[in-house]
Amino acid sequence: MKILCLYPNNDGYFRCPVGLTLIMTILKKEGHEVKLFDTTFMAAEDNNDDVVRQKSGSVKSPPISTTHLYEKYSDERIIAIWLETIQNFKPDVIAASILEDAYEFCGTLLDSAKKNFDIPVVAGGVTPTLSPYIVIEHPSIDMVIQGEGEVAFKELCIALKNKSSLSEVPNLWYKKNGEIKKNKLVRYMDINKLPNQTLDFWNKNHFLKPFDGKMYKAGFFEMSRGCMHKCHYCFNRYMQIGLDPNEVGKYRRNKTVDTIIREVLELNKKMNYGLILFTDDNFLGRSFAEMDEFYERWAKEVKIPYWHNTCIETLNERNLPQLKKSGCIGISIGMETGSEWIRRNVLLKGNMPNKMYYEGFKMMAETGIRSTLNVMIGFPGEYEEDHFETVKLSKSIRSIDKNLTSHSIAFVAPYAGTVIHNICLDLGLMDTDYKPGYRGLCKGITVMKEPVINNPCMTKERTIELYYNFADYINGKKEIPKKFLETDSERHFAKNDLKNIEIYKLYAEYKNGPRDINPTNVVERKNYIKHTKDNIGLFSSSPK
Ligand code: B12
Ligand code: SF4
Repeated sequence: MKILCLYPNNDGYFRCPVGLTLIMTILKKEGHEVKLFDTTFMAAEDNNDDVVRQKSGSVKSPPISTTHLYEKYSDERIIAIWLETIQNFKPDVIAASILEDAYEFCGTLLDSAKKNFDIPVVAGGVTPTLSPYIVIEHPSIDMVIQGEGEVAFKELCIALKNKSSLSEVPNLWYKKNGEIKKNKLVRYMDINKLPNQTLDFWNKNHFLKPFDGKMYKAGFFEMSRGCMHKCHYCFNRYMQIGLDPNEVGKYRRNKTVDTIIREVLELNKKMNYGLILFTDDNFLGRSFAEMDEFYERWAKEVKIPYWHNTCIETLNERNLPQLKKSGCIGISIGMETGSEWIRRNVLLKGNMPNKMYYEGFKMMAETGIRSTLNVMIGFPGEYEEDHFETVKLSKSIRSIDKNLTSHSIAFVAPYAGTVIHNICLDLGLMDTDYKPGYRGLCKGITVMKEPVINNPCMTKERTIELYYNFADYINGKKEIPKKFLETDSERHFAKNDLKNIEIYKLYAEYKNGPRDINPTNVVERKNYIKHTKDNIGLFSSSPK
């Protein structure tokens, strides 16, 4: 079989995605001819993420420019190259990997392919996993693989090649005689059994990584999948509860230390990496004993600097010196807010007080490890007063050591499959799409360019202003207004405010996780919907 994979990346974020790489690796090993169409360096002028971060003061000046890596083509030219690629390669199937930000752009490419060729199109990735009901309605998408694609897509290719029934292909949603069919889900796999990544598909620019004023050649590896937290804005909550009822809670899995060391050493022979970036959501969320083995073996056998994301409660006085000694040069932490009330009730981020964040960042600086503090602005129900709690905590964290700490701010975005999306849809807080294939999604979703949520507790204009002033407030260039200097831990400002009562009730009612959207219930509405007892989950087809 000839398989044309599509990586529709229109914002220029480079870094080769581990998920699609694994899928392509497996297909190639199965004997298929695999080609990749990747728009990363042709659809953008620069990495938008970096550009916006520079504008918001999150990236140190002077930043390392990556503009020369890009050639901004018009959409027409990209479509022409895309169609030419299909014409020349003559694939038996087109397979797109989709994140929500790039879905609309992906749809444009798939529409042009459908218009000109009769080739089956399958979609996989985070958005089709969290919203198969929505994506399968897309006129240019014939099949959706929900969840992990390693086993499912391999099986689908076998069925397509043999022209056998699709009904046994796991995780598959497909259309038959105008009806949507949904197959059983395969169990979460043992991630130690995955093959090592074949990287030849990717443009070599994907392996560049500017870090701390230097450009590195970077490798991307996963040592675990999933996270045990229940955050209302994150896709992990859906992965814990939203797929197979028999697999609830089993999404979080670890690779053994042996597996990861073997994988990195093997690829390093060819790649000669200067930096390893782990894509895990919660790198240290595993036993001390395993991590002790990791530190020891990494320092002896791998000896390459590494960087990771983890949760604040996983850091302590015991593991930080070990991390440093073994070569960890950077850690990224999602703090998201400085308001403990918002963190607990709106984000559902668990019981992690501000003190824990401050102490964690202090320990990282004392150990000499660079840290990044990630925060967000614009949660429905978040007030300016709450945001200034974020400003104050971030300011004190950055003051620990300006050189070893950095920060990044993003707008909250209602990604489908999260509680934030459920709430935005229930209350009409976003510009909703009503086209088949996109029905119920937030139009123009982004975490970097602008706020896409109409938060009744803070205007969009003020949210933008606070976003762009964030760096100045925490660097002391702008003074924090007097009225926000003192913390009102009782949140008197929010008491008796009718605007938030319904929102806070909804957060509590969605405590058990997000609910699936039933796109047929999503009908055009213009205004904010008043929440009543009866309309909670108005759009949800299957309460969990
Ligand atoms: C590394 C990373 C990146 C990398 C690589 C992106 C990528 N496509 O993998 C970079 C830096 C480029 C990136 C950028 C962004 N990211 Co990011 N990123 C991640 C992160 C932390 C890890 C991704 C990963 O490697 N996962 C492990 C692999 C194995 O899983 P996977 O990619 O989902 O792939 C599996 C399945 O989805 C499926 N699959 C995937 N593709 C295909 C294709 C086919 C045909 C099939 C059948 C199956 C299939 O099979 C794979 C193997 O099981 C995830 C969080 C996470 N843990 O997943 C966020 C995440 C994917 N990112 C997210 C976001 C929002 C962004 C950005 C918009 C914002 C930003 N500034 O970070 C940009 C958007 C980029 C774009 N193209 O539009 C969100 C996506 C939300 C959504 N609903 O779309 C996530 C889920 C974070 C979160 N907690 O919400 N990101
Ligand atoms: S801690 Fe981070 S990765 Fe884990 S669920 Fe929350 S946001 Fe997602």
